[in-house]
Amino acid sequence: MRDYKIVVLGAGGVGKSSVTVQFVQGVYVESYDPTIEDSYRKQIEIDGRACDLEILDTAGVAQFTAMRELYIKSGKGFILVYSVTDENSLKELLALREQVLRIKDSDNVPMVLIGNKSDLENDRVLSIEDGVKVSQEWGLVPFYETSAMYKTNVDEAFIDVVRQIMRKEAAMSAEKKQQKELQKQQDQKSEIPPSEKEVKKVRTKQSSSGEENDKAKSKCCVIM
Ligand SMILES: Nc1nc2c(ncn2[C@@H]2O[C@H](COP(=O)(O)OP(=O)(O)OP(=O)(O)O)[C@@H](O)[C@H]2O)c(=O)[nH]1
Ligand SMILES: [Mg+2]
Repeated sequence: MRDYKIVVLGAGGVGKSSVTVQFVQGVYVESYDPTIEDSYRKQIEIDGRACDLEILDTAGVAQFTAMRELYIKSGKGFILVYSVTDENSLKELLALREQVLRIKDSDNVPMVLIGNKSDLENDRVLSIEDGVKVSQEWGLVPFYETSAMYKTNVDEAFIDVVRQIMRKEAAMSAEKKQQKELQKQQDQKSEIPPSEKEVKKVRTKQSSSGEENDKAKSKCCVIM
């Protein structure tokens, strides 16, 4: 079974824990208890493959963010959550994404963008288009509006990021295989006939034995 480490990031109170607990346990947590750091495991079959997911639900509030660098390093996929009722929570994600790309030192990091609390229509300050716009700016990062309360699009978002990790790993192992094959071909090519040096040695030997012949001939001449 393969291991998939997913990190859930976003500002405080946007619903990171609610979305995660809904996905892992299928329950909705009404009360708000700010997270320091919680880890969950879930085994799930995706596209006929058994996957062991480790999901890290992180702290939104600033005083706990010192650990962020460490868990970003170890994460394979990232779920970036904002709330459609909080304009700043989307702005905060811009810096978070930059941090993820910088720490992973790559533009190709499995990621989804989530606009949560979509059920709170009256409190909504961000439209679907606002989310789509950011997703486009990020190079079409998959975007879902979710409701942890009603479990809308929650499974879809998690499964999407796992599929991205699977695709990335498959591409990486195909690339490794190709490189190995290339290396093998190069090694075979470099098994060339004797090196320059060896050729020279052989030539020198041949020429010196030729000289000896000449000497022998000349000696013969003298005797005669
Ligand atoms: N109506 C509605 N409320 C939600 C939804 N998701 C979360 N909430 C509520 O929002 C509050 C904060 O949710 P949490 O999941 O604790 O938020 P968080 O992002 O984990 O917060 P931190 O751990 O402090 O970073 C809770 O009272 C939740 O019940 C949702 O989809 N709809
Ligand atoms: Mg939380």
